[in-house]
Amino acid sequence: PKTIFLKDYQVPDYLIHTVDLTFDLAEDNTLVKTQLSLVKNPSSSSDNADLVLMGENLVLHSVVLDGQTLSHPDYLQTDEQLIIANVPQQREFTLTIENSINPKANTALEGLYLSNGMLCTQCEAEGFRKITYFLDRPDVMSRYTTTIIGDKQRYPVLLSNGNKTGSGELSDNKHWVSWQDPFNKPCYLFALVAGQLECIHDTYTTQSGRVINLEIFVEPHDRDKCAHAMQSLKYSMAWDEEVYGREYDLDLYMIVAVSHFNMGAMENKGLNIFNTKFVLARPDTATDYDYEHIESVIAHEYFHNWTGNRITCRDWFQLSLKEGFTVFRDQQFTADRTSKAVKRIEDVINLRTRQFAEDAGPLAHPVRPDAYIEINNFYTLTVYEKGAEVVRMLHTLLGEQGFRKGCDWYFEKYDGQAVTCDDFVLAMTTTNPIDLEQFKLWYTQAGTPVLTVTSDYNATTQALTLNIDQHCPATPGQHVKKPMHIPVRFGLIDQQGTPIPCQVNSNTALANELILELTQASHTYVFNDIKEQPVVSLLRGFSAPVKLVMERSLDELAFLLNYDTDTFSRWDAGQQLSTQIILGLINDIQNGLALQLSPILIDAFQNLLAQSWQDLSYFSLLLSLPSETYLAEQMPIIDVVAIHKAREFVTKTLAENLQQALQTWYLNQHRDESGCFNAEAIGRRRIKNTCLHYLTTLDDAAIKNWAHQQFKTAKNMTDQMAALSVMVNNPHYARRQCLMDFYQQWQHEPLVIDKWFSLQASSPGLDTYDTVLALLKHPAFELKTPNRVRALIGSFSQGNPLHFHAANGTGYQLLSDIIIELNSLNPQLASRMLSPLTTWRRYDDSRQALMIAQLERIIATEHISRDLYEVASKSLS
Ligand code: HT7
Ligand code: ZN
Repeated sequence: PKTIFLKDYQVPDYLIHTVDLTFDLAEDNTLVKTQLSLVKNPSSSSDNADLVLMGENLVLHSVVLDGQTLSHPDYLQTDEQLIIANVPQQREFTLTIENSINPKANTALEGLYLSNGMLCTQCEAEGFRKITYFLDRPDVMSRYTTTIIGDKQRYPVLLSNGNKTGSGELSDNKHWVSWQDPFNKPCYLFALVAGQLECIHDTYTTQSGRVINLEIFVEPHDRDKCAHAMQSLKYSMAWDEEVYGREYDLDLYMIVAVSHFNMGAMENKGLNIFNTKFVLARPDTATDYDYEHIESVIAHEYFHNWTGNRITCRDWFQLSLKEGFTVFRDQQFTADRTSKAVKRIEDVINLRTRQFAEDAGPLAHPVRPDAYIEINNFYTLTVYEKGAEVVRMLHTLLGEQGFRKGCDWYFEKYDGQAVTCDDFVLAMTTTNPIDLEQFKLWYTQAGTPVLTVTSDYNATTQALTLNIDQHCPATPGQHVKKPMHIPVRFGLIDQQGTPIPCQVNSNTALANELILELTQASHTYVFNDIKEQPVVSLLRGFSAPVKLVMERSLDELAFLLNYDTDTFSRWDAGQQLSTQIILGLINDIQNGLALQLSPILIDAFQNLLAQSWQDLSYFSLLLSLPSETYLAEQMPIIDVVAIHKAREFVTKTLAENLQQALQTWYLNQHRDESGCFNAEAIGRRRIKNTCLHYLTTLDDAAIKNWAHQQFKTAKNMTDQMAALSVMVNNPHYARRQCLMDFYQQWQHEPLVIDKWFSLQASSPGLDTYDTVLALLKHPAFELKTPNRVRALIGSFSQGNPLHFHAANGTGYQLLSDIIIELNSLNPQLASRMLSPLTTWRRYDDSRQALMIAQLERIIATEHISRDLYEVASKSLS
């Protein structure tokens, strides 16, 4: 397969001003008529260039140029292109193409496809070429009109982008609806939906007084699960006006929920299409976690209207321009709507466990990649999450106001254009007194920088010397790295926990907190007039996506866990404390030594449990141990068995020592407030279930009964799932019965059944592998439904290191079997599922050999897709 390089970017030879589409819908044979008005691009440097349109899996019926029907050799058709020579160079011309497509056969879920009888499109990144021949690239922006013709019974609702401009009846029981989108857009933002859908309607009045119609379309039985999504949309619209000064621009905003979807959601102009998972919620079917995710995904897609749609990407290498920025915006929104501390910690957990692993593995790439085989493989944690961290660092360096000035300039200058990450940085430097040339390395250098920190306090001179070295490890294709521009938020605390004011040099003001701007490989800072030995608090708020290496004693970490004034660093100190302890225990297990838990951790947790807390979700995070996946990342050779044993031992020993306090917290949080989704109620459920998680590791009949009771009486999914999960993850007398009851209760709610699959697949119980094999044969399991595949296979391979990495290789074999089947059904999903096998270098020799054997087997798949080939081959090289 061919590699596409950023350095080869060239402007398009032709531009498309208008696109007029007519769809005559049928499940297995939809007719598409496309009328384009084109012109030669004045910026193109090639004379008399052929017009090369992209198209895949299309049955071509006719090509008409300015009223003249073309035939061979006026045009040439290949598997992926339609090439037309001798098109007018000096004037606008019209091209009319008729082709047909088969949505029913489209299991890849790209282009036009069928989901539960509903027809819908997914065009990002390159799905439009599966609908019609087109210049399918984001820097070709056009005006669209769309007419949809369909059967009145099967497709009573016919939707596309923009405003509805007409509708009418036809013979043969058909009807038509036409739509016009007044904004220029790239074809990846085109959308069409047709089906038997119910509409939930509301309105939003903008700051300037315009009334926007808001419509959520769902299958009829889901209409009682849309209130939260609608409310989330209204909050998002208000927030973007308030924080970024951005108002919605059309009169109508539609959201459609579909069951078969490769990702979370899609920001098509005026017609977002969502995975049902990120729309549907009722207290009894969705957890607090689901509620929060729905709000943030609704916000994310809404925010794309400005960061992505009005201003889009010049080419797909610039994907982080819209995704990194939009993730940063949705993170800010959720932080404002919920708890800033909790949101930041949750985002950092995700980044440190998953993105750091990507950055350290064979598929590491910069936030702005410079080469790809299949662009769908680059919707990655690096482009999204690290991309958001890059925007966050700009925000930190420029301050709230400076950042907003840069954004305002960006929106005004580039509105209606397709631009680059450099243009975004230019907006920041044009409006602020800052040089960001070195900062731009964040877009081009892959890998996670490591900061090595030492500090030395001299009591005689009352000076603290802080030394920070930075180093970025080699990544594929990038062996030598330059030092980066890194903002490090920093503060000092005295032995009572009081901040010590300090200054970087004598010209700057004293402050409780500073931002150290690293630009060189090594920096030394001296802080004077420090009266007593201080404790250093570094990388507050996780101000840069880096690894911090600093030797700290367990006592110092316990002190910071108690006293750091920064909520992130306080939590992080606790994580480092438990990580150090668990890594020590892993070592003991590997050396056959008896295990003993450090009293420092027990005392630290006891201390936390004895305090009173405002933010109970934050408190729960302080009490949570680092995940097995995070711990694995800290080891040179991952030992899944020892990690699991050590972590279980710590959990159980803490429960034994703190049983009284945990029980009190558990019993005190029971309230009748199901359906209440404010921070307090969510916090109460969270701490209660955290305590239950600890307590149920004890062999205590009364506690086992509490879990069972909670399962039976829960009125919300958070409590029901939490109870079921502790029963599935620990030996429990009612485990089998409760799993059966749960299935019976929820068999008609696919999103809840996904939880049922996922929970069993991630259990550490001894029978998990057999259970997964049995679940693969369950009538409710289907390879054609990505949510179900992610629930069962994703949870097993990515959420159950203990069993997936079973020493006999059965986990690897199971995953590969599925991936090979998925290759022909849904290549995007297949390649995403492959990720756990790509980390083979991190395991012992025997596991490495087993994983490599499966990767080689996958590469040998007949008709391997570009998606799968790229990930498998890069992970082996
Ligand atoms: N911009 C979208 C990314 C996307 C996607 C969505 C659904 C299915 C396939 C997809 N490929 C790319 C989603 C987002 O980031 O908002
Ligand atoms: Zn996005």
